[in-house]
Amino acid sequence: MAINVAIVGATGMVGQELLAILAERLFPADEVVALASRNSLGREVSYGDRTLKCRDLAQFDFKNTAVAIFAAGGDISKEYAPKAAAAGAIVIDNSSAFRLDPDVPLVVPEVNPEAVEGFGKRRIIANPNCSTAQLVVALKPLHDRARIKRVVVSTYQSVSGAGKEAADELFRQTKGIFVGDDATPEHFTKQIAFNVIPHIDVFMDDGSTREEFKMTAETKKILDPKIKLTATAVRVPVFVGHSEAVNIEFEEPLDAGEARKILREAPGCLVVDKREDGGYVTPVECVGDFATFISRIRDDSTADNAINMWVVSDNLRKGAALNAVQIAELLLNRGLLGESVQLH
Ligand code: 2RA
Repeated sequence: MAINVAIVGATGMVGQELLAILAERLFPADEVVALASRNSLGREVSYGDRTLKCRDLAQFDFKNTAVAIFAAGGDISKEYAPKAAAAGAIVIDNSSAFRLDPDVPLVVPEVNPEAVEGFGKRRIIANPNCSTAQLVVALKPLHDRARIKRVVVSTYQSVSGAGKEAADELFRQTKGIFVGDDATPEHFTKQIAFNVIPHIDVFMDDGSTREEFKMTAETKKILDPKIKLTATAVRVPVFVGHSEAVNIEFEEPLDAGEARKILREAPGCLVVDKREDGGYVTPVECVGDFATFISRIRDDSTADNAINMWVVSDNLRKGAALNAVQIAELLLNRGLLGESVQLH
């Protein structure tokens, strides 16, 4: 079977990153199809040095598609991902629609690549939430060495995590405040320019937000259900790049020096940790990069076997598009792309 790839939501921020990354990583697609809603019909998107015209998702037949990568939100995924899967495609879904479904693997290739094999029941593989993806890449090698007991994480999440309209709002407000124009919030609940907002996604009954719940539930599913994780998710006026201040307690002894050595060797991780001015990574430096950057690794002297660190990554890449393309590469390398449809 030819390796035909469909990108659902091709005009969105993640959709465009997906096309860029497929081209950058020379993914051996025989054909790439850009799909979008009827409103975007005919709109052009870049794929390497080519231009693709968007086709109508509602009319598209996934029969000859090997892999369909969805980046169009939960409602579109719920409606079309099962249809694409039934037609024979393997779906890689960026939304939260299927992440906690026991019949859908939730995969971060550096962390649980073997889980990809479990896509058979629904032919859907879920991509984690952006703030979870970069976190588990950094936690996994440390967990393998010293078993993580508890994680306390505070996030500093960029506006692109909430989509293009949200990013436009930061731009509009920033400009508006400078020139004395209107800076009324529309997408966010409060002013985002020159401010921080401790609220991402909807509130849950226990007072946490859904973004915080996702970090706990997804880390357990990807890495280890025994890990306790508590999160505070905060939106900051940064366009691209999520940052996380992470405190980790281990079962076994592990100090900052050994953690640094382990992380230097770990897949997907890039340690930038000089204890001097500027010897750490900030979001603007990670934009367009594939790595999860780790800085400020240090012992936490208030607890046994505990460290602190700072984790930064491009949320549109490792947090979304890159992880999805890595899953497609994993399927390809394991000979799973182009398998005949056997929904069971
Ligand atoms: C956010 N994590 O940053 C979400 C998007 N996936 O809003």
